Amino acid sequence: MTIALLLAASLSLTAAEAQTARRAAPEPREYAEGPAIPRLRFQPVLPSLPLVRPVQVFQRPGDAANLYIVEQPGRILIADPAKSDTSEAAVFLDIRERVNDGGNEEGLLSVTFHPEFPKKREIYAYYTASKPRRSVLSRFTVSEDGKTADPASEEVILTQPQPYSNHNGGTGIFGPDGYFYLSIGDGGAADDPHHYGQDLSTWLGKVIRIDVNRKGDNGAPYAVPADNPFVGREGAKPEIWAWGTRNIWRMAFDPKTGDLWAGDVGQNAYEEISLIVKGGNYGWNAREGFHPFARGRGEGPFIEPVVEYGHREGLSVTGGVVYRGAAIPALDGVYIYGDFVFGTVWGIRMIDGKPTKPAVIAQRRGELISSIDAMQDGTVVLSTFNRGQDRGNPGSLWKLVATGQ
Ligand SMILES: [Ca+2]
Repeated sequence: MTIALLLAASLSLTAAEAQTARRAAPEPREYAEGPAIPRLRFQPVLPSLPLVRPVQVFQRPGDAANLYIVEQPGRILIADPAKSDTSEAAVFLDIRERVNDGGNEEGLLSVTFHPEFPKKREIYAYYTASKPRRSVLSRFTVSEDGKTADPASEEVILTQPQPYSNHNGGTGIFGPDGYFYLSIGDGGAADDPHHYGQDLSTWLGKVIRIDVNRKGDNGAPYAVPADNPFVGREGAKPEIWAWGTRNIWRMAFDPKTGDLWAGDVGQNAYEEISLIVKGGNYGWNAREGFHPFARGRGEGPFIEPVVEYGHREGLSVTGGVVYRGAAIPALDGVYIYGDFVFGTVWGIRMIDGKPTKPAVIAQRRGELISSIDAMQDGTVVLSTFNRGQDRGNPGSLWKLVATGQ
């Protein structure tokens, strides 16, 4: 959200903002009872490796050791976290010259391997570009050893014109069904001025689902799955999977249940965590969190968030992952998410369809949490910006470990 971005620079609240924050305290809700969620702490990963605005860490199928680190300006590095004194990393891909990272929410935003690597030697990268301002989903070819991707191999899968620099989403990931899911923000500015969230004729303010393994009609670089919810509806984009989302910066599937968890960044009052389902309408801009949004419109029915938090607890949600690792058994099944500005990390469980009360499980003030990613063994890796979020600023990686470890 815009205020969050301004605040992040100073990490302090002005009096007027503090007043807004007080108004935005969430109402008490009914929570499920569940097993206690353990406290965790941040442990540095690759502390000697200089990074510029890291925004994601992912891995290659078949390689559970190396980290692929996405730098927002448009570069991906590879490093083995076991070599903790590493001060220089191999470059996997460098497309900085074609990525526009002029705005705080612009740049190389999300990358993933094809799940069938090395049979399919492909990565999918979602980034913003300029002239004209747009976001782009592209496929690149990867070398046989998985150590380099070829910038010249770029094949554009889709392009979304962007009216403003902010709210570009986005996470692009393969689902357990083999289809590709992409979160696309509402286009930007404030209030969703064009009401894109509730407009099915645009991908803005949506999660879309496409089949990148098949060509579409008329040679399109992707096909639309026949069971997408709006296929055949007059005036609706058939790629849409879910709608009424403001700016899902991060989303992830629970590898065990296949549930799709998302953090949808709020505007001036509430940040929300939602479970994204087929055809679901999450309310933006008629709703913000559990509340009506005064300048919005839309009829519903709307799907409510799983949980929300107000702006005295944090200012911009970074969706995370469901923990399925073996290292911290008490954390199994916990959805972990954070706040970009406050550096707080929470955990919740779902018990019979109801969330447990969000528990603060770790915090590191001064670090801006840009991403929370699960490695193949379940290890949770956080990417952070160290000293505010100016262009070119340094960042760090951390893993969440049990206290006492
Ligand atoms: Ca935008």
